[in-house]
Amino acid sequence: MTLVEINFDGIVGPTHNYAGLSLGNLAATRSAGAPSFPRAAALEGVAKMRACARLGLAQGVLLPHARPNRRWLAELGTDPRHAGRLWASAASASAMWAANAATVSPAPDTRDGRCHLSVANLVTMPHRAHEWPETLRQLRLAFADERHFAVHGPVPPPFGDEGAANHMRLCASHDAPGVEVFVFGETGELYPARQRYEASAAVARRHGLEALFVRQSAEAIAAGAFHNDVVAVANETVLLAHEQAFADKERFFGALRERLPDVQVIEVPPAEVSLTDAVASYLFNAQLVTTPEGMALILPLEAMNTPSVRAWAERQVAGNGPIRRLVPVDVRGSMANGGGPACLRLRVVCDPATVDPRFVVEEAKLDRIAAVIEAHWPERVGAEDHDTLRDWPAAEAARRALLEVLDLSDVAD
Ligand code: SUG
Repeated sequence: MTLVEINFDGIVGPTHNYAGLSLGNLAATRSAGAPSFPRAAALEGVAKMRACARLGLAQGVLLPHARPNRRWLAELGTDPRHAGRLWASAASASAMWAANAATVSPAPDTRDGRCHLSVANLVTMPHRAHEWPETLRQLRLAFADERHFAVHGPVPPPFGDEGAANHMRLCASHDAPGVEVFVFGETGELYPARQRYEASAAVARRHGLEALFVRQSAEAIAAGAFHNDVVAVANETVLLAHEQAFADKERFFGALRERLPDVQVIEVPPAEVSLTDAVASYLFNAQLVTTPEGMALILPLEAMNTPSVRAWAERQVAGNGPIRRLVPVDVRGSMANGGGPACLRLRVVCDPATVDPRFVVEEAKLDRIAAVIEAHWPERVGAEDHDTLRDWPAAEAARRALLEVLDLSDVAD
């Protein structure tokens, strides 16, 4: 049994657009009403997966959901033609941000020795609150092997749970028992906190964990860190975080060192990278990954184009710290909605042989996915098109073409 980390990326759906639906997500608010380029955005996502595969990392996918979500609109007593302002929420391609799909606790950490996944309820934002039924269906297919996986339904509302974006795991190596850290928020004056302590505690209990809990700092939320993964990222023994990410960080770091004496905390001080630059550049929304040549930081182009961030990152690589390589990726279509490289993926540490192979990809399968996107994803969607799209049959046809190519038509209900 070899446990490795697989990154499951959400494929950017054909309805990708900028509707300004996420208060507190500054990039999404700034992009509201701008035209979107679903085909280009989806191909950027495929190129990122290819870059990861070429680093020798195991890669998987999660599929776009049926949008506009007719079933959700029907529960609200309407349909795509009459949905008014609800239409944008029903049509959002937000399921692409797989870091919000679920919280994952690998087998070495859990009481029953299985890998536990809890689908996130995402109840804070209406456009995301209707994702979980389809996400759950996909997770139950991908991780159907009950000897190795336990897939849980959502934590009940009103306790907001946004999944792995507010969860970190530190360990000597992926296959060793780890310390799982849940980061929660408290709603401040400006923006909602999307991860509630009650939800994190429920997930930890259900997964059978001895977890640590730490509160996000109010400054971080106010600066636009609507998820912890906008100001911190962890991999194996390394925790990379902005100095202003956590409230009561000394207590947190102390507890972490007690549980994992080899932990290396790399804090980025505001004098080197301000919270504003951290949030605008998405430095911390990088994927920190283990490669045979040491750790690599897969970071958005926007980080390399922000002088303070670039200087910090280049100093890290020049020094003898754990980050040995920077891998910039262009995911600008997703970034404009506040989703960086790390938002697009869900990490699952498991034995790849126990996963439904239809969800696992390598280069040849990525070629087939790219061909479907080229053929079926719209090139451009402007705000002025929304009125005529409404039922958007072409989006459903595009999704079905993808499911067919991946032999995953059973994902559609
Ligand atoms: O939930 N944006 C997403 C971005 C999620 C990023 N995920 C992580 N940080 N892990 C969100 O705010 C914008 C949709 C719109 O406005 O059209 C949006 O949902």
